[in-house]
Parts: sequence; structure tokens; C-alpha cells
Amino acid sequence: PSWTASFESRALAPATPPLTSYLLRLMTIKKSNLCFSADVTTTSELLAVAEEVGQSICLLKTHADIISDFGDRTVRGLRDIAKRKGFLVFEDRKLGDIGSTVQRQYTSGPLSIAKWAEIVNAHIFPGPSIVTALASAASDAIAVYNTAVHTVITSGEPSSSDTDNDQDKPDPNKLTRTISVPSGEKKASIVNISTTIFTRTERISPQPTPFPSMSSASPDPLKDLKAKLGPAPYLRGLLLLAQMSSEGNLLDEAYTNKCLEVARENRNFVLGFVAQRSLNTLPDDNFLVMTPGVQLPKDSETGKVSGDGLGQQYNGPRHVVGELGCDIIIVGRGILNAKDRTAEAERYRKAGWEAYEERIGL
Ligand code: S5P
Repeated sequence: PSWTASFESRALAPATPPLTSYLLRLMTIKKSNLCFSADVTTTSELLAVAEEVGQSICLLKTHADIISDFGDRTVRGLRDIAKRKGFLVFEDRKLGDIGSTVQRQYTSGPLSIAKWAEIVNAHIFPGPSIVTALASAASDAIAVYNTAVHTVITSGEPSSSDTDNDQDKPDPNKLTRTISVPSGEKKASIVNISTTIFTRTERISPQPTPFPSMSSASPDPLKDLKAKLGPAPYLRGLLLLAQMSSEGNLLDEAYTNKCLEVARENRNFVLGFVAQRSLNTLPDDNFLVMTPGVQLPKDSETGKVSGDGLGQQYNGPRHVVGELGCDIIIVGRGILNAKDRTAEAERYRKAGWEAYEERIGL
């Protein structure tokens, strides 16, 4: 589809991968094409700011490696807020190594990104196998999750007495057998037993770190959204860094075109790009473009925001979304440094959404 097509119609196009489709529907229902870049250095700050802006965003971007106390509390807290406020999580890890190494960086170590972030990004300078290696690691992570789901369904709720007892750890061979096509009834129950799933995953996962709990007893301020959209699917996707916002960067047009070529070869896993303009040129291209280097002038100012003195270059939402066809604006300090972050996030959401509506002719 061309970039003047609505997000809704792009979500419904038959070839759209499930994660892209879910995100496009989320954006449509929430009227948000705002990704907040939560560039903070502690778990408390991350969770506080996610609560403050969650209502206005479709995506929250992290740099987990700058969070000094990153760990289980960070992941559980973030997943809980993401579920309540309705946004996906994007870890801006910018992977760039040989396939075998990025697989480990993605799935293990203290960050274990694949477990808690729907989206991660990578450079393609190591060659296209970085994408196939990550796709394979992602499908393994999803398989572990599904194995856990089926185990719980077939073995019922664990009693409090067996929770710490390794004796009744499910037999891995039995697990494989229980993965046979689930009935509709079983599928429906998957959603309701998420706490159990993750409790069990801790015990059966070959990974050392447990999957985070996605359940929460807190009241749900976005009931309507959930009713229309359903729970976020357990899926994983990749963004390729096709262009950068920083002055003098080396990603030239040939490199950008190569990213597009690699993305087209991996349409089910690559949901789009971090770039400065839309890269969709073929009728089949339905890649999302997420664009950093976005700021609005402050209320009292009329001037253009130019940079941060460290090479960052800023543009306004109207330019990147309306004129260059980008889909999602990525905003960090523009919101982070505001006195009232909730109000500022809402101001950016509106500006981004208006630019999108103008672009599709609404
Ligand atoms: O080209 C890029 C790619 C990225 S992901 N330029 C960027 O600025 N980013 C990231 O976007 C950067 O790492 C930071 O997290 C965010 C921009 O933050 P801001 O405070 O300048 O809005």
C-alpha cells in the first residue's frame, strides 16, 4: 500500500504480518503514532515515566543497557504498564554482529531482550544473516512460550505446594506431545491463565531468566481498547536501521536500499525501519517507518528546534509524517524534559496524529 493509505487498511491487507497488523490496529484505536523514547537510567524513572505517558503512546522505546538496576523488577513493571495502558515495547539495542553473537545478545544475558520486548532493531552492516539469525532466535523464544502455555493447559493450575517442588517438573518429551493442535476452548483459556503460564515457564524454560509476568490486578483504564483489540500477541519483530538522524552518519542511499532489499526477503519478521522517510515503493511493501529526531517547538517559542549540540538533528511531526511519509514519530527529550510529561506526550500524540490524518486526506 502507498503511504497515503490509512493505518487501518494497511492492518487489514491480507499479507500484513500479525505483529504489524496488531500495532497498526492499536495505533488506529488509540489514535497514536507516537513512540516515546524512555532514555532514563533507573528502573524507578522508567516505570514512573511509562505511567505518565502510557495513555498517549503506541510504543515505548527503551535503552535497557543504560538502566543501572535493570532486572526482573524493570521487566515485570514495564510489561504490567504496557498491558494496562496498551502499548508495545521496542528495545533500541541496535544489534550489529555476526549471527551467532546477536542470537545470544537477543535471547540471553542480563537483558534477555526477546523475553520482554516485542520489537528490537539491528544494523545490516554485518550482512543479511543478522536478520535470519534473529528471526530464528525469535521463533525459538516464541516456541518456548507456547510450550509453557500448553503445559499449563494440560496440567492445570499448579497448587501452592508444588510451586517450588522440582519433582513434578514436566517431562520435556511429554511437553512436545502436548503441543498438538489445541482446541478452540484451550486457545480461549490461554489468555486467562497468563500468570500461571509465566510461573510455569520459570520452571520449564531452558533459559536462566524467567519470562516476565504479564498479568496485573490493577484497574484497567483502557478497557475499551482491550475489548476492541484483544491482548497483545506473543510475537517478535525486527526493525532495520536504514537511515539515521545524526549529522554526518554513514548510511548512504545504497545502504538504505540494501536494507529495503533485506527486509523484503524477510517480510514476516522485519516489520519496518528506523528511517527518516517512507521506504515503501512496491505495491507489496507495507513496512512501518519509525522516525527519531523529532521535536516540537515549546509553547512559547515559534522558532525551529535544530539539534542537541551532540549531532542530533530535529524535524517536526508535520514534516516527517505529512511530507516524508514516516509512520511513527520517536520522541525522547522533547517529552522527557517537560515539566508535565503527561500533557507534553498528549501534545506530541495530537501533532503526530493530525499530520497523519492530513496525509491520508482526512
Ligand atoms: O537515527 C537515530 C536512531 C535512533 S533509534 N537517531 C536516534 O536519535 N535514535 C534514538 O532515538 C536515540 O538513541 C534516542 O534514544 C532517541 C532520540 O532521542 P531524542 O531525545 O533526541 O528525541
